[in-house]
Amino acid sequence: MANYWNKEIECMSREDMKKLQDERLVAQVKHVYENVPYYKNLMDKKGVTPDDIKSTDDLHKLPFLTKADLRDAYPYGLLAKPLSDCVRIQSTSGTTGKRVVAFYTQNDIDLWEDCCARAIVAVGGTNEDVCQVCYGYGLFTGGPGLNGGSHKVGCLTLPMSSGNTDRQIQFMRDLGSTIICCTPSYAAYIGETLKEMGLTPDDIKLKAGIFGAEPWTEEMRREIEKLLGLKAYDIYGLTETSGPGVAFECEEQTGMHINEDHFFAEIIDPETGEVLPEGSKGELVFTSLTKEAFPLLRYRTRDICVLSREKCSCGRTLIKMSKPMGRSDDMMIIRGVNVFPSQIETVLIGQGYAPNYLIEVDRVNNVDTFDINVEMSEEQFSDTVKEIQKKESELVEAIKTVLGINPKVHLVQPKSIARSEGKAVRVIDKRKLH
Ligand code: DLL
Repeated sequence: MANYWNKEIECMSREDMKKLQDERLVAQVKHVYENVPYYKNLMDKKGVTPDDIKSTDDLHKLPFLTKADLRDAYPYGLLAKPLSDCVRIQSTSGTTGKRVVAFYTQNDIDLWEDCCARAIVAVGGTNEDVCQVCYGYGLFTGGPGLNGGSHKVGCLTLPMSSGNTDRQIQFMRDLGSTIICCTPSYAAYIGETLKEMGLTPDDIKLKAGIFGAEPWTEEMRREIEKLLGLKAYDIYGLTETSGPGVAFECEEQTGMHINEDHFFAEIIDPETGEVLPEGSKGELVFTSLTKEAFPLLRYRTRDICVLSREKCSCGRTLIKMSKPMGRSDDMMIIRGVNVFPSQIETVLIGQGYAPNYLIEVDRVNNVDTFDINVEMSEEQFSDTVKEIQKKESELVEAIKTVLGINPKVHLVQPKSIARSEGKAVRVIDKRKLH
């Protein structure tokens, strides 16, 4: 039996949802036009005024916003409320040098936490649960978002933050955590550590995990479910639109329901910007319908996915997005072929390897080099050199079958690839530095 945090919204008829979205969009465009000179300028340039936007059917008339706009307008240029109304910022790690700072009014925080509460209830969370939040706290949205949602649901909340894995496992055992929230790569690491400590899933009480913030495959889902003895659910979000909880998975585990009363989703062709029909694969674009302080209209996420309105057995009518299949800016083009790290991960797990790998791409004498370091388990490591070489050749073949190009595969020692407590680094593309 499915549980809902807000049944009226989550199971609303399509007709009523469209009406709500239309009303909210009209008000939001007016709010942005009047309060954000940066976006007004973009609208003026495109010759569109708030009067042209009468419903979500008119959304395509509005200009896109991109990460470059966020950089141009940094730090306050997209703020739509006076500072006196803002109570918090959150920010991305800025590892690519493109730090995003998002602003929140108290109402924005309430709505965000509400979205996270929907995600927790969808995995079976109630006030009987002990919810261990091991996403990073601080500027990253993962910790604060799920923490807020967990409070709303009334779970006993463990604000662990990431890292200190032994302590995570100790709290998990001592307090009987039933729900865990962290990145999938950290979940796998916790599972590995548990095994090393000589413990099994029977020694812990976890029943559900809410994992997101980075791409992960169905194979990795099954791996984590086995390691931790739980059901693993996906959660999606980005700092620009609030954080985790933009979309969340239900018991069906076949994609994430978008909280479309707050976030209107479109799929566009990343090359032309043209809006694509439902069911097409393309770049996800979000319009915040309710955000007050930092309301982005038609924000290009760069995430590639598919939207679907197929009926879901959980009873929710919220539109569903597939797992992001990569990012239009993360896709590597190696020797002319499009390569997503997730394709490689699927092969590795399929061949019995843990998802601990690092892809290295470089360009030598105008030719792309393509190396994949894959970690062996202790058992695999005890094989003879000949056996290990045979396994490397098998992996090369399997990857070539999927991608059409030959990588160099290096099977490396157990524990030699750095573990991540937050988002995992899977690719080093040295070509970008040239
Ligand atoms: O990662 C927010 C978040 C925190 C989501 C905790 C889920 C759980 P950013 O750091 O701004 O925000 O990164 C956003 O991460 O555009 C995607 O490329 C990627 N991403 C987020 N969730 C998923 C997911 C947070 N479930 C960027 N699957 C997004 C694949 C994801 N990629």
